[in-house]
Amino acid sequence: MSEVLAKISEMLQKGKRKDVAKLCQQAIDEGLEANEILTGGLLAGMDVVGAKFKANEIFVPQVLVSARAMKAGSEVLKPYLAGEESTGKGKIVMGTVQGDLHDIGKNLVIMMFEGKGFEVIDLGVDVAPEKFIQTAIDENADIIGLSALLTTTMPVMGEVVKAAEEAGIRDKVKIMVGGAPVTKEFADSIGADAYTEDAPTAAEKALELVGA
Ligand code: B1M
Repeated sequence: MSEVLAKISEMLQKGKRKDVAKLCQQAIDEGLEANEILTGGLLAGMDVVGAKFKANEIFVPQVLVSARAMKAGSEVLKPYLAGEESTGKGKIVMGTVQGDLHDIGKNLVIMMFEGKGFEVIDLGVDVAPEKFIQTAIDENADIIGLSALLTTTMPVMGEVVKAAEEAGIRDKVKIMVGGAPVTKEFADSIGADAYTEDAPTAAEKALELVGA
């Protein structure tokens, strides 16, 4: 692995926000692809953080500072990851479901959607099913995008699908789901239109769903 990527991963694990941002810029200047920096540096570091968190070697405050470092790094990469396609591909209402405060993956997915020319309404985290549905109606959205990182909050995705049916908009809006514990089988079981494993694939799938 390149030295700068290893350093990004290390600094992210230590929660050194400014160093991570600086190193991401350095990696871009050295000619590395933004996607490679994201995967080999930022996400690689976050994987280690996740494993240590699971093993009770580190705790919420440390994870939070790493999450902030991740955000600082992705901000640097944002213009390089996104932005090549024309706008006007459609409207997406996106958020992390009720009870869930994880937003790093959601923010990456939004970056990719915007890069493919979608207008995204970001509802943030801990979003109730009714809020997704009301916003989709008000904004005449093409897609509702749901993110969940906890096994305990995944079922809320099913509630959103049901709420869309009850509101009579299910045939007008596609529902996409994702997040580390979510699977294709789960997505099928709740009647979602699409599951994708990562952010770039989510953006490709969204284009497909709107027929662009
Ligand atoms: Co949390 N946490 N956390 N956490 N946290 C996990 C998810 C956990 C797996 C850690 C572990 O035990 N190994 C575990 C869940 C276990 C489970 O559910 N079975 C866990 C837990 C238990 C908790 C708390 C309950 C801990 C506590 O308080 N005791 C608590 C819950 C708070 C709450 O939400 N109510 C909690 C809190 C936190 C922090 C606040 C400290 C912080 C979040 C900060 C933030 O997001 N701003 C945090 C973090 C950072 C993590 C880990 C370490 C990393 C998550 C992450 O950002 N990954 C995580 C461990 C892990 O996942 N390995 C963990 C990087 C991110 C880019 O990946 O979000 O998966 P991800 O997104 C990917 C894909 O999934 C996909 O694209 C993205 C990029 O390609 N994707 C989509 C995501 N959404 C999509 C939507 C799509 C398509 C694709 O279509 C619409």
